[in-house]
Amino acid sequence: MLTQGQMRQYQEEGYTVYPGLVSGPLLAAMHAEIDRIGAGQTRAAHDATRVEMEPDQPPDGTRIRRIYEPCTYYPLFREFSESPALLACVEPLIGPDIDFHYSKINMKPPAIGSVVEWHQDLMYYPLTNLDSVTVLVYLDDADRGNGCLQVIPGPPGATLLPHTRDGVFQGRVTAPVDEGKAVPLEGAAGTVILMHALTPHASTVNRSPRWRRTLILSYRAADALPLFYGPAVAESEQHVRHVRGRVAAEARCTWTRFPVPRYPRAVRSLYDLQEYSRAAAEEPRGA
Ligand SMILES: O=C(O)CCC(=O)C(=O)O
Repeated sequence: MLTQGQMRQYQEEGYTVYPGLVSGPLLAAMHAEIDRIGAGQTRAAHDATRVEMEPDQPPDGTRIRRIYEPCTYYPLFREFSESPALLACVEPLIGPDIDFHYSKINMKPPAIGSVVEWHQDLMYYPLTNLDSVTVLVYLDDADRGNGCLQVIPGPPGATLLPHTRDGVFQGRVTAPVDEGKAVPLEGAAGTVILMHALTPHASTVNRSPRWRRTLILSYRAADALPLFYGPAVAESEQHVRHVRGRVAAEARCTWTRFPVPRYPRAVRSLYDLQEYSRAAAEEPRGA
């Protein structure tokens, strides 16, 4: 359950933080499962359907950048995605009828963990309405040193920032971002951040010797359906699962206009797209 203060913060600032939502034993089990998933994967030889490797390491490097869809492929994470304690936090934010949308684990390994540039999640997968929440679970203590999440607070959905250049989706905000307004969300392992899908967010490269692993899940109102079926949306729709309340009989539409994210080419992930965008603009890595 969320407190009134947490609800108010979400409505006014587009996010709230719930320390200690995930217990020590569950965290330990998640760490063990991540180790199992990662065993034997190297940059040169890995299962590219399940993991994405950090590019900035030798061919035999074992640092994973992202584990794809843990809540689809691994029962421990799947159970967590349907746990009453978590859904009780999601329900007041998007209503009683809930679809699980997608999941990932961003590993942000020591020394080389990739940057995530400013973006708004919903720009990647526009839905018919705004009722979509991203849940981030810190699996390690996260602070500015190892690249904790940063957000630009504001009421949910108040701003649609541009993410395109020459009509092509860049996967990152293409207008100047006022970083003076950014709030770093530091938290101990087990902390959960609930963030509206249009809240701008980012994180820096992890140059520290510590991990900053984060499990990320997305939920949407059951009547929030995709507006645009590009290849990336078609892939992630395979992971959608009804988890609470009623199945929607109709879509609820609250937009009159929304930008269409036309990708420049097939991409594996946000990292891939943002790297391509930087290269096309001839910017250095990991600013
Ligand atoms: O891992 C992070 O710091 C942010 C992740 C994120 O925004 C994403 O993967 O869409």
